[in-house]
Amino acid sequence: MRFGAASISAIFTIALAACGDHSAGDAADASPALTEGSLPTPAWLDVDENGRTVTIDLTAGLTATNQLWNFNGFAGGEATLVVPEDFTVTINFDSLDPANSHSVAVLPVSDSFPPTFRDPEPVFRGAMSADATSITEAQSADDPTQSFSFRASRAGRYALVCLVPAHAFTGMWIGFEVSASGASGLRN
Ligand SMILES: [Cu+2]
Repeated sequence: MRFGAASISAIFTIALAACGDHSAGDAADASPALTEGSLPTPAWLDVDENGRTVTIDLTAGLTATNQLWNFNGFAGGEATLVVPEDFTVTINFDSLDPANSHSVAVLPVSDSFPPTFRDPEPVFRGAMSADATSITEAQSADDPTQSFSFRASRAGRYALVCLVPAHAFTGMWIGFEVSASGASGLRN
């Protein structure tokens, strides 16, 4: 079940009303509202407000975090990339991991991802790197950077997930939020 930003606000209001002795901060921690306002923009994220495009240079195995099974050094949902709704997003995807291939796809966010993905469908059409579930054919350190684009057509909370077996299961994912407010940046 998916909620639009308006229904999330409505649910929030009801939840706050129902838990009068909890602070708004507690409620926000349990179910953060979609981002409004500004966030830091790392060098690997470029947002063109006029062209309504976002370009993300995403590198698997950029740091040693999570035994290299990370995106730009982040794993286990510890960071969330925020892009504005209806912008066209291009991901330039590369890997520095000499041992394993990696992939990336936009999936619904989850507390836990399965060890394997069968016929995965990205949330947005085209929001998946090539041969995403293949141990041998996904992006390796020897491959040139691959690029793919999609339209972030629906606000909500999603995740950038590696679909190579066992990778997401062991933490190779970060948050991906499409903001209705036009907010962008990295929250971590
Ligand atoms: Cu991976």
